[in-house]
Amino acid sequence: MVLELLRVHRLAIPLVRPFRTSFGTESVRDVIIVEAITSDGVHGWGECSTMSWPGYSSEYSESALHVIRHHLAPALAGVSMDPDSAQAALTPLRGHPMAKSAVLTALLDAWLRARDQSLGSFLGAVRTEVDCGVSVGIPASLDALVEDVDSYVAAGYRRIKLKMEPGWDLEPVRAIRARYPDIPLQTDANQAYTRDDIPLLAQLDDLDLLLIEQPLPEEDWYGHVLASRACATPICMDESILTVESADSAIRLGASSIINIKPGRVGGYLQAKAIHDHCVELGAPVWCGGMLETGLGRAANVALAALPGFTLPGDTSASNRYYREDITEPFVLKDGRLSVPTGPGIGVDPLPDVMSGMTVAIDEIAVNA
Ligand code: NPG
Repeated sequence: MVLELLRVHRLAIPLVRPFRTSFGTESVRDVIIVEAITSDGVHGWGECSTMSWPGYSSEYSESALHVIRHHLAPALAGVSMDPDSAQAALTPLRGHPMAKSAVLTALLDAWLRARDQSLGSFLGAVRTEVDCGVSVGIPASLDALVEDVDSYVAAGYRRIKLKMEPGWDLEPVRAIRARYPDIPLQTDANQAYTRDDIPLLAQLDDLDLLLIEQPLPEEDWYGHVLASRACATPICMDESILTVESADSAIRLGASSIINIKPGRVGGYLQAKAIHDHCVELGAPVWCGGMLETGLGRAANVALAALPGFTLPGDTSASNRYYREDITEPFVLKDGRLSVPTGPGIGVDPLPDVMSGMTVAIDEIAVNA
């Protein structure tokens, strides 16, 4: 079995409501889905978590399309489809983890489907369902935040994450903690603060948060060490963690005591598992981040979140958190949890009519034709 073709779908999917973070606002998800087609006619799927602009990291959708066509696909010519060989073929190309993750996941999905093995069993999942948290964007007002959080609590989410930025921090977090004294609560700044703000971050210590996510710029390792020393609340890096080595450094330096693992950010599920395994060895808890995935990306993330070291609820929310209509059968929250798919590969398929209705462009790249 060889990889014959990469079909790259670009979709535009309206969000149920705009999602605002400290780096920008998303109203329509500009998402790239990679379909890997093998010589045996097996189709595998991988989602690219780039946004349309380089706000979260330096990658964005146009850069991903370019690098997939001009660099990743050519590097796979003549390469075996087994997951380690495919990953090794892309390793000499620097950066672009989200584009690599999309391509490698599509290949991995096809490879697993051909072997009739689920992604969860391949990765070493130990749970059949995972606890789900929800990420709450920055709304127009405190009243709107309360309304949003009330709706997610009513839906059964097991943990609330509040996005924050300078000017939107102590007051909203205090308000939600006062309203929900016992709910697991955490915040995410997406790099919006500086070392000067560390005393302000330490004021969150009274609010019994699970963690403060990526308060400082991704390159500011020493700043995160200072924040960790100043705050009783655990600091958790997200954007800074790209490899096993960066996770190792974060933990050993005392910059981050908990690690957010996002397969897109780290270049795929093999890398995500390697980071998980290393964090387990070091005794550091991990949780699965999210990037507004469709059902395709969500299925794979839920399988990852079923590994033993994922001891905190992830940003693995249900389809209806973001989409009125998902491109797969929807993921539905049951008692605050999602079920881990058990079918071959990622265990879900796109709904062809729904997907084609949302498609804005398709690029076909012959690999070993
Ligand atoms: O539930 O899928 C989700 C999104 C969770 O807040 C979330 N993601 O910084 O972690 C983040 C943020 C994000 C969104 C990152 C979009 C990148 C793109």
